[in-house]
Amino acid sequence: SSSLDSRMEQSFIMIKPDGVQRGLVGEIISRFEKKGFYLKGVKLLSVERSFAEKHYADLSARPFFPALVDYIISGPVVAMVWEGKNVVLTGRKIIGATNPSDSAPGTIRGDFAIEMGRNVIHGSDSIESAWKEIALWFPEGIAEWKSNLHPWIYE
Ligand code: 3AN
Repeated sequence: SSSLDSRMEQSFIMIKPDGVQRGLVGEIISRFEKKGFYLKGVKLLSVERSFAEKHYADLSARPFFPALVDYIISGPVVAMVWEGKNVVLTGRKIIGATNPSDSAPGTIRGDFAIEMGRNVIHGSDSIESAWKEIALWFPEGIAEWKSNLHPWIYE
């Protein structure tokens, strides 16, 4: 059995512009839903360069940073908050390795991506970055649910 607290872990998941333009939104949402995670926030939006730079601030010194920012601002993205036990780590497994040539078939990147610079989706890499990213992308907050109890998902 799992404590209510652990069931309320949240991750920030973003479908990048390539995923949106290629029509993968439903497929990706479906994979997280079927796993048993709850969709707690979702919106389609385009972000400004300065916003994308904030999201990727930790990577600002990397040589690929300008191309990464160009990519993220190249079209609308789907920003989401997903909730459930171990959603950060499990979400990363569902997404697959950063470089699609290393991501296993069955993962989102393994199934739908070829290049690192077009890897379809972002997921928070720790609970701390999830908090930061959710605060950045959902400053308006997210709607409360009546209950997180679901006996067909949690013991
Ligand atoms: P992940 O998205 O798997 O957490 P990060 O956080 O290391 O990976 O990198 C963020 C994004 O930056 C990746 N999704 C990828 O698009 C891009 N990226 C990371 N490393 C490289 C690299 N060596 N060359 C080009 N792009 C990269």
